[in-house]
Amino acid sequence: MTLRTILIHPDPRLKKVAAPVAEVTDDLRRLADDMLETMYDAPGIGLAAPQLGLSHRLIVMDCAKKEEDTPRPLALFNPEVIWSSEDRNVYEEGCLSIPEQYADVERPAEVRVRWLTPEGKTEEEHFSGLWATCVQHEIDHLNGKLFIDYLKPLKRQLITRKMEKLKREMARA
Ligand code: K2U
Ligand code: ZN
Repeated sequence: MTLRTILIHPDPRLKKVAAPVAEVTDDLRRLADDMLETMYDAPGIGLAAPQLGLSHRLIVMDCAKKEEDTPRPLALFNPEVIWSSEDRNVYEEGCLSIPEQYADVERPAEVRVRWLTPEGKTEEEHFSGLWATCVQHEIDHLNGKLFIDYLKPLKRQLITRKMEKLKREMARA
C-alpha cells in the first residue's frame, strides 16, 4: 500500500466531475486500499479519488469513532444518493484538501446510498449522523463540489486566498 499526496484547493482537478467506474479492477481495489491508508494517516474520516487527482467515482470512509466503535473501512464505487430526508443537520465541516479551515454546512440529516462494492456487488445503506454528512461530502467531491461552495462568496474567497498563500509557502519550503 502507498501513501498518496492529497491535492490542496484551489486545483482544477478538484473541480472536475469524476468518471463512473466501468468495472471494479484489481488496480481500482488497490487504489481503494491506498486511499484508506492515506485517509487514516491524514487523519480523516473520508477521502475521494479526485482529492488524489484521479477522476474515478470512488470514495472511502470510516466514520467509526476510534474510542467507542470498531473501525468500519468502506470503499464505495459509483456511489449515488437515492433518497434524502427532509430533516437537515448542520455540521462544522473540514476538508483534507482545505486544511485548517472549518465552517458550518447544512445537509439532509439522513440519506440512502447505492454503490458498487470492491467485490462488484450492488449495496444499499441508510446513513445518518456523521456517516450521512461524510458520504454527502465525499459524493460532492466526485461532482467537483467542495464544502466551501455552500458558503457566502466573501467567506469562500477568504478561505481560497488563505490556501493560495499556503501553497506559495509550501512551494518555497
Ligand atoms: O473529504 C475530505 O476531505 C475528508 C473529510 C471528510 C469530512 C468532512 C466533514 C465532515 C465529515 C467528513 C475529512 O475527514 S476532514 C477531517 C474530519 C475528521 C473528523 C470529523 C470531521 C472532519
Ligand atoms: Zn473534502
